[in-house]
Amino acid sequence: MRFDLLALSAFAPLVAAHGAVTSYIIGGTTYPGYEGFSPASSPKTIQFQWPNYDPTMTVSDAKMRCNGGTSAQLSATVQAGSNVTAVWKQWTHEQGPVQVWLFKCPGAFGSSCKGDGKGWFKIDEMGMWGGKLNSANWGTALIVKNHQWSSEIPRNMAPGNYLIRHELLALHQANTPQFYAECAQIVVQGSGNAVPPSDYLYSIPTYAPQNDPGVTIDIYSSKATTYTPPGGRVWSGFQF
Ligand SMILES: *[C@@H]1O[C@H](CO)[C@@H](O)[C@H](O)[C@H]1NC(C)=O
Ligand SMILES: [Cu+2]
Repeated sequence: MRFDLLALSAFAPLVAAHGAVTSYIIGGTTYPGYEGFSPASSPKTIQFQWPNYDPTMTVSDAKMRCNGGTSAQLSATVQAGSNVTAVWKQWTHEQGPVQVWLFKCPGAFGSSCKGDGKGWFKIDEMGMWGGKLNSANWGTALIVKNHQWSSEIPRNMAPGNYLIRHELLALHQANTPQFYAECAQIVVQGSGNAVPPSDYLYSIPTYAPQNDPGVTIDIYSSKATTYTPPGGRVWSGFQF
């Protein structure tokens, strides 16, 4: 990581160059996320408590799911059709996509809702625009700028308990993709009944092969003018 190493050798402690979701804004309320390092003590949060925010390098790593975090003690209520905004206290990598995923719990949160099985679906993504890979025209560059990301919970989606997973993929170092993902617990309310068809559902980890072009692309040498994030299509919440 050319950028990280510079910062590291200059002045920063090891943790300073990466980033994680540190809070959420939902329905006008700010919910603190996890900011410590497990097992450091922390207030109860809606977010799974992760061990560190070192990057995850392979799609099959268990840390891909929720950065190695386990269940949270709280949850936030959100109306279908309204936004969940994730906030990063720090984020420095400007090349790579943002993706937001949901997982519907079979029932209660906790040990019966860890995100196991083929139940994850993507509700939002932002890859690259403008035709130039080696640029700051990327979803993650918007997080460098704004330190937050808002996504609409599909308005027709069936209510229930869900995990929401924010994933940043940093592509600034050729042949060394870096994934950063965190999860939180949300209770979706509404009168919709839409559920994503099975071809939108994935297991995490391993929603894509490690050699997916969206993972392996070298933004410095590739002549591609478009970019497709790994992990299939976004589900908009409509049922056809
Ligand atoms: C909700 O998020 C979407 C997608 O980012 C954005 O376009 C919209 O302005 C947001 N709405 C509100 C009320 O913040
Ligand atoms: Cu980093």
